[in-house]
Amino acid sequence: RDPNHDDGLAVQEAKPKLKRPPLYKVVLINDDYTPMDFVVHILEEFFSLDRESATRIMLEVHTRGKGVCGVFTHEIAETKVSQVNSYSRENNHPLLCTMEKA
Ligand code: TYC
Repeated sequence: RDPNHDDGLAVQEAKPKLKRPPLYKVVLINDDYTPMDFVVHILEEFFSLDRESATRIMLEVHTRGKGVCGVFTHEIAETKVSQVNSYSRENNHPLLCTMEKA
């Protein structure tokens, strides 16, 4: 073979990497004890939602059992989950926040 001709077999072409990172849903779980106002407050403060969107998501969690607060990269999602669960525990509420692959 001609060593100066790139036949695509001998040489591994470097292709530009433009991979999007995997995304994760941050999810709130319903419980019988956490006050609705506290959940709305969480959604406003940690997810930058306005009162209307926060109330809609809180009611979705309340009626359907769980609901998505937002979709983030793994590191951001982990941070949100950790912040929400810590803040809930500090305020003596059992509210549970988890993440799922989107
Ligand atoms: N079910 C709670 C109540 O009736 C409200 C609530 C909503 C709790 C969403 C948790 O993730 C939650 N006070």
